[in-house]
Amino acid sequence: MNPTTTIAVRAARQAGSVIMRSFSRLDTLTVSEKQVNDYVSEVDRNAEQAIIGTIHKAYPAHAILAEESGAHGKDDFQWVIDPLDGTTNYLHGFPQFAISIALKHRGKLETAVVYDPLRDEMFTAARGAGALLNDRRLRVTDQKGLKGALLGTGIPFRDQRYMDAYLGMLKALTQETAGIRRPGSAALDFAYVAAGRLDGFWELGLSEWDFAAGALLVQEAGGVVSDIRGGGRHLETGNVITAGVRLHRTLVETIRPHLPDALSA
Ligand code: 2AM
Ligand code: CA
Repeated sequence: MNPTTTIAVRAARQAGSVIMRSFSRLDTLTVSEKQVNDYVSEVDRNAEQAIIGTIHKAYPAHAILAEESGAHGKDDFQWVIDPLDGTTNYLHGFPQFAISIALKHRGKLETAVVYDPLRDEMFTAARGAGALLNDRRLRVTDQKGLKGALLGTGIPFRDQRYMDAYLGMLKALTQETAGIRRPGSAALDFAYVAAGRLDGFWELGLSEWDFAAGALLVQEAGGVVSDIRGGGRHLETGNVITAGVRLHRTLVETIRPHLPDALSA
């Protein structure tokens, strides 16, 4: 394992123990609403501090972009951190949440870790070196079309401007596929595409920290990640489609007729 992946795994495990320690006493947590429907607790903040502490001990000069504390530092290397992806699930005791840590070098994804502390599943990837779940190599599915495909998605929870457009996509894809799941942690949804548990996934309005690590996992597992129109602006726009090569093309084509002009790629 390369040195940055080793540090990311160590940081993810530390955040995992912060998160699991409080999972049995959720009623005692102080929760606040950052924006409409967007919650945060002391667990998110403590897990984030544990991650940043571990990274900075190894790489004091590296810059950080983290969900709770924002962007700090200026360097060619930047760590993109979501300390608890699926906070709403976590706060309800719904068992689907993860830690997501990615490293970018001059904007290019180099290292990715998504860790599910409940199932002790560690998804890792390094650019050019493939993706793993614990010690097992990952590969996206070879699904061709919509028939028989199991897709993940996220329902818009904050910005409702594109709800009708989204519902159009959902309707078109529900009719044609084996099923659609909305698990609630985009980081894990991407990891599941990488692992072949989902054939594909799409969502509008994600933040970079939700899926930076997931994007590298899918790419290193042989899949494709794009913006909602099939281009390369997904990390900027947060409107994403991911799947194996052939299904990805079909998803882009099926979603396209439902896209409003105003929606950025
Ligand atoms: P978060 O838990 O780190 O905020 C997918 O919809 C993404 O949106 C999740 O990965 C989740 O990341 C974020 N999100 C924030 N609030 C949400 C909500 N109320 N319902 C679903 N997802 C939410
Ligand atoms: Ca998140």
